[in-house]
Amino acid sequence: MKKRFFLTIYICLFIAALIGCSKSADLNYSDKQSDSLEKGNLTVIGFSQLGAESDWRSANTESMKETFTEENGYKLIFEDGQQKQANQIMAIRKFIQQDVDYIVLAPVTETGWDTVLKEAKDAGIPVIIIDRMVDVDDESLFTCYVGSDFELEGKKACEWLKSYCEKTFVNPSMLHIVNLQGNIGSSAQIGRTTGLRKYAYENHWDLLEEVPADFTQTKGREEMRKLLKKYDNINVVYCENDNEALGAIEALEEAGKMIGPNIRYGEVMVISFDGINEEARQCVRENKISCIAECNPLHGPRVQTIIEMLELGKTPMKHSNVSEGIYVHDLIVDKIRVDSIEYPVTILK
Ligand code: GYE
Repeated sequence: MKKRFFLTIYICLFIAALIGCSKSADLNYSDKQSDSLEKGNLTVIGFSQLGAESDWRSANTESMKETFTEENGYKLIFEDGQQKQANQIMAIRKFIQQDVDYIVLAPVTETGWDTVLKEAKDAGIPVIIIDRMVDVDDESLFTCYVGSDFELEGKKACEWLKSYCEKTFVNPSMLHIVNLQGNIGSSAQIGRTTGLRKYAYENHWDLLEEVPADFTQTKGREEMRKLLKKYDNINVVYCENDNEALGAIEALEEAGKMIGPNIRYGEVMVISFDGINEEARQCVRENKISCIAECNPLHGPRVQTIIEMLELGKTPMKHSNVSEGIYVHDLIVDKIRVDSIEYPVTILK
């Protein structure tokens, strides 16, 4: 009797365990289910954006969202990396799990992508890099890149400065420059800093200091305040984006500085990058920013063209750069040439 009783208990426990197992298996299954997507006829794109630090970035995000709509036949999964590479890597892994059709990556910095891009490649998902570049040993880890030539942008701004000084009889040795850099290690920072260093070296400009200001207005203002306390001879502020420039202008105004391109009359000249922010464009009209080297953020349609080519089995160009010019207040310098190529100079009206 006792034996039978224990046997019944054992059988009950065994059945309960079996139900438990199948339940937990069910759970895993449904987890997976929620990760995989209802694709329908849509082409699914996972976009890992690096953050939301600037007006350039907002315009870039907007361009992607406007392009990859359901009406256009796409499903866009957007992930904001909040300036952290670890978040971007996590987003890419999630896209791989979800088995998206394409991954688009705007990387916060250049290095550290080899492993996760290899995972995407092994999963057979094409990766399109936009805006900033990745520095990987094996270029087959991504399908193609579209963005700007940042060193060229830096050179254009410096070429304008050089010509402006020539036209207004400012001796190059009179220039005392500070550089508010972007996020260290990002392509935009590396290229724009390199362009300035080259010109400063070749033209004997005094490059007083380079400080990171993270492409933000707040940091631009903070760093500029510190620099103004440290140096009393700054007459050129080279800002690696417009938001930093707006912050620097606030700090200059607070310190009672005259802002403008007339270095010989004691003004402090501000040079910047992007040209998408309306406030910064207004500063050009008011001669507070002397020159903006254009950086175009509208990559959505460019990525769409690439995807359409890939869908047709064609091979897009591995690297493509956007054509850009400079924005100025007047035509004292009406032409700029870098490496014997001429770039458009536009007055902002
Ligand atoms: O210039 C800046 C930003 O990578 C080109 O990033 C981009 C830069 C842009 O936040 O405003």
